[in-house]
Amino acid sequence: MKKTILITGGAGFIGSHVVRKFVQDYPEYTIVNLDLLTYAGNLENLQDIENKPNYIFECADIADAETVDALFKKYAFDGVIHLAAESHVDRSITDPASFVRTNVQGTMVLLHAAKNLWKGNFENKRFYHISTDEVYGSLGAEGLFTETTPYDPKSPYSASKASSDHFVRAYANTYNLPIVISNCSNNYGPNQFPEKLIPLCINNITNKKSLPIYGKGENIRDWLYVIDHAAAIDLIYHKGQHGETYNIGGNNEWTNIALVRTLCKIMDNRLGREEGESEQLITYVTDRAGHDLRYAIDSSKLMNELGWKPSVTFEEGVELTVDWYLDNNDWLQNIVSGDYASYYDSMYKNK
Ligand code: NAD
Ligand code: TDX
Repeated sequence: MKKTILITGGAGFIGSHVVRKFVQDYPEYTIVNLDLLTYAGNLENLQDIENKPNYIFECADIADAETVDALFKKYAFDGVIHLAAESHVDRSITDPASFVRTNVQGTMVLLHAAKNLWKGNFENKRFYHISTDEVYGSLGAEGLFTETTPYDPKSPYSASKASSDHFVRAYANTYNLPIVISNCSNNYGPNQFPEKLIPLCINNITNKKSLPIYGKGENIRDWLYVIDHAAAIDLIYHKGQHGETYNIGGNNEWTNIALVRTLCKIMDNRLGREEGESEQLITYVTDRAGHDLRYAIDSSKLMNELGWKPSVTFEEGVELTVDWYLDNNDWLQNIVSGDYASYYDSMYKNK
């Protein structure tokens, strides 16, 4: 069926993989990528599909209601897949206001534009909001987050995402907007901005710079390859039930220190260094304020109801990721030579 779908944040890490998948797999859809191109947005991520006839890029701010309303009128979207966000926890600690503006206000502006466009006629319409496992707070040694775990966000980032999730459910409850939400664990893979742990370490190992480990490195994250997240988003967009929430995770928990040691081993091998050489770069630094101890996701609802499962093991995914960064050093250098350099200096100077 012909459809026009808005994907927000499509120039970012996860969004670019989602845009590529939809543009390539659904030639009958027109995909409009709306992205403000903040520091995290990079059109280089989409160079291979930018000339496809079913792809359109619009540079705009999701929190700018007038512009967003005009775009909804212009394209009469059938569906929205909303990924645009401020996404880095450390930045939310130094600048919470921009997280409220984009993540909360921006989500509300999009919801309202969809409500005004669809005017109660919701046949074949869908508003899909992409969220995070961080809304559930922090786990102790035991247990997993399920779709019914109470919200308990603990950072300005997760508080803003939790708030946006509440607005999405409120629009479903109040105006019957046909929504679906997914909450995913930590993603890794090609095109991730190097402020996040894995690409930051790959870049620093390559350049023999120290590897900053917050606190004791014992915090645990559940890592999922970005391509498998994009596949889950495709499945949920097309097969998920209106009003439902789906958790997405890799069933793949790592302490930060064990993960960084694994990266060091792979990189020593790839760069022809002696085994153990890169591990010497590990440096324990001041912990992140309010650092959540452990995230782990129970994805059984998504697996049992929609038949999703990850396509690669972590061992395969992390090797693919390291190889992608080594093969795409220009992509990385374009980022680290720009504004990112001063961000890195200010973020890590006292650590
Ligand atoms: P990212 O930071 O790489 O990309 C965010 C994109 O949004 C960028 O292209 C940026 O330019 C755009 N953007 C930011 N503010 C905007 C605005 N006001 N208007 C329009 N565009 C704007 O983020 P990501 O890691 O790809 O995350 C994408 C989504 O997935 C986010 O909603 C995030 O909360 C969620 N998520 C991320 C992870 C993860 O591990 N990265 C895990 C679970 C959920
Ligand atoms: O330099 C570092 N040193 C370090 O020890 C950085 C950048 C991170 N860390 C730690 C903090 C976390 O325990 O590594 C872990 C992973 O950190 P990030 O890559 O910043 O991710 P996290 O804070 O877990 O959040 C990510 O997953 C959930 C994404 O950034 C969010 O957008 C997503 O919602």
